[in-house]
Amino acid sequence: MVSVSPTHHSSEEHQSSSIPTIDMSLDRYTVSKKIVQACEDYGFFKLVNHGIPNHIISSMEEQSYDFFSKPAWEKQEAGPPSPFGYGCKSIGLKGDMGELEYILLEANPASISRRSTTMSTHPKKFSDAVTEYVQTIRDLSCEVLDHMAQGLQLPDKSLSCLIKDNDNDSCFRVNHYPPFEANYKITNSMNCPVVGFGEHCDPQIITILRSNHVGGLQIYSKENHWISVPPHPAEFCVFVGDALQVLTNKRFLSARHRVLANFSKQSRISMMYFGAPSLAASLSCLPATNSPFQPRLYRHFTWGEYKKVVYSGRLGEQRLHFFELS
Ligand code: GA4
Repeated sequence: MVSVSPTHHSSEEHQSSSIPTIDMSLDRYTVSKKIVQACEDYGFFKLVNHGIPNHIISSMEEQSYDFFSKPAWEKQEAGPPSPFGYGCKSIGLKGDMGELEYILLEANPASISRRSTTMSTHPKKFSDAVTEYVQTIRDLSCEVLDHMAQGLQLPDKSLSCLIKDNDNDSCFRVNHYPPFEANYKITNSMNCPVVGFGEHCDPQIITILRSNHVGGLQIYSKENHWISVPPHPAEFCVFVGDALQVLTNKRFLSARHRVLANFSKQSRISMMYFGAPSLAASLSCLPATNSPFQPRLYRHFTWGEYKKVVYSGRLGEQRLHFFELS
């Protein structure tokens, strides 16, 4: 069981009304401006009117339910995670424990197709649903990154080209939080909430999350409190990752988040696309985020170097300070 320190105690007054919601159907200039503002204030926002067809989401959700409803021994055939494959409770090799099980896949069609044979008795159906979902969400991520580039006055496509690279290191993860049936209370003995997935920032450039109707996601605000983000069928959640914090020279802040253990009677399913550049890509801050008034904050390093450091640590450990210039 995972719990958190009292200083991070959640408080129900902090509701989601303050979280920015970006309507993608508004004019380009307004959308870009609002996205930049949201990334500076929260490193997080919700997207509506994104144009993603419902059938693409529902067939991915259907495949996820089918997989997680299989008996444990059958799911184990797709594990243990290396880091890809099926994982149960352990979050990464040295990660802490969460009340969840998950699948993690490389976000490219060839790898998805290979993995599908261990994940479904109808591998083609599984592989088609995942590939279509991942490609659609990758395109949405690129659109969002293009808005960020415009709002930051960076060269056109200078962010989206990173995750479009043929050697991109993007991945796709589906988490399943079964109803937490143990005799625990919602808070532990220190009056802290029980956590389903411990607090952390995503290491990549961008994360796009979609969940079913069961809540639990919280983001940590600059005012030092947790804000609950209730799920909505029309929305996607967007997170700034550590790599984007570095690329923007800390103008955007990566979003610290967690998921509370699921005390509802139904399962929570969430699907995350993590957009990452190639391992060799440099994370040096982009022009327009660096000037005599905004000195460079990080030394030069590649995504591969950063990933190695993050993956050798525990979930939630801050690793970016190793790369800060003094
Ligand atoms: C957190 C975000 C993504 O889920 C993930 C996770 C990864 C894993 O599950 O293999 C990590 C975790 C995540 C950060 C620290 C390391 C690596 C588990 C862990 C203990 C897929 C990712 O990219 O980083």
